[in-house]
Amino acid sequence: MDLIERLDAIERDALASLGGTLDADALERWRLAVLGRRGSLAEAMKGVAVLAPSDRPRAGERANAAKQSLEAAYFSCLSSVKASARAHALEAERIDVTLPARARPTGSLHPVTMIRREVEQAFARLGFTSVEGPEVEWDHYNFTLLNIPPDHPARDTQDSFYVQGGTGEGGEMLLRTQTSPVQIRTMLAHKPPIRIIAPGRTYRNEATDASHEAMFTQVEGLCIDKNVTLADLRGTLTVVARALFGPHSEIRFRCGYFPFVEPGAEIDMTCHLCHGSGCRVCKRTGWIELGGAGMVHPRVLANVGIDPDEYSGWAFGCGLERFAMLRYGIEDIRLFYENDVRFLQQFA
Ligand code: FA5
Repeated sequence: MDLIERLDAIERDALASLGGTLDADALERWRLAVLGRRGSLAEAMKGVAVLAPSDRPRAGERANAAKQSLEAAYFSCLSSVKASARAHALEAERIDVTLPARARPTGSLHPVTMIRREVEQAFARLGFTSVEGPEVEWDHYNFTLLNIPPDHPARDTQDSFYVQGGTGEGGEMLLRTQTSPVQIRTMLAHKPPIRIIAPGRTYRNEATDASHEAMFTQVEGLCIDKNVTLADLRGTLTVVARALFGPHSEIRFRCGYFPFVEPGAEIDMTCHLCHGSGCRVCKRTGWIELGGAGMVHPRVLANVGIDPDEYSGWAFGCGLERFAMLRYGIEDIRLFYENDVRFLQQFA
């Protein structure tokens, strides 16, 4: 068989074996066998060089024509293979855009944070600014400047968490047992008139039960100006109690003792469930205890450089968990900080 016939046969057989293959591996094997460096076409083309010079042009032309036609067939098949692979992938990865989106789990505000914000908003409407103080405090601010004597039981390690090795110019360092030191810090930094509330965490070394935690949240209130009276405190607390617990809420004071106020009082609010007639939540008294309050002691004003003959003022301190318990009907304070998602999700 002369070379031209051999090239004719190679082209014919290769095109026949290629067929319309859509298999990528089979196509690659075909390319190596026909168009590869050691493929049948390359082998045949070596024969051109050994022909008589007069026969070479025709044979060379035929060889090139065979190469072009086989390459064209290869590339056309390759693009079909790619198109079919893509079509398969699109089918397999088809996205149903009509399916509803999968909901992402989202967190929500803690019930104590929600009540804290409501309290802040109610006081903001009355012109009170919300301020913060450090949770790790000096006993100078937590006790001494608040007129709490050195032998007061609250200072005992059984009641307060002291920071080991934490002594300095402010005395000993401890986790604040109340938000009242923020009163002191505020009065030292600002001249009257002062109207602030100070919500934040407080810590006491005590056995926990349904209404006591070792870590809890208080909100402090402080108002210092000329001619401020207990009636202003009662009016302010009544407005806030009504904003939080409804329009029937009333406030009353009972005598109470705190070294940093004189006179001192315990604050009660009419029970928001029975409106004062007596129920299980208010232990049939019609009243619910909210916290402590009173007129800022003249000695405390003098301690922070405010003249008690010119200025007077009131202060109060309430537990925010207790507010949240009343508001959401929660019977055990310990639920707030157990991090049980089933409990917390109810407030989402
Ligand atoms: C005080 O802490 C005073 N600093 C309040 C005060 C401020 C009086 C300004 C006068 C002027 P008392 O220890 O009673 O007072 O706490 C106030 C409120 O904090 C309580 O009524 C209660 O609601 C809450 N509280 C106290 N101890 C705990 C506790 N262990 N767990 C949860 N809440 C508590």
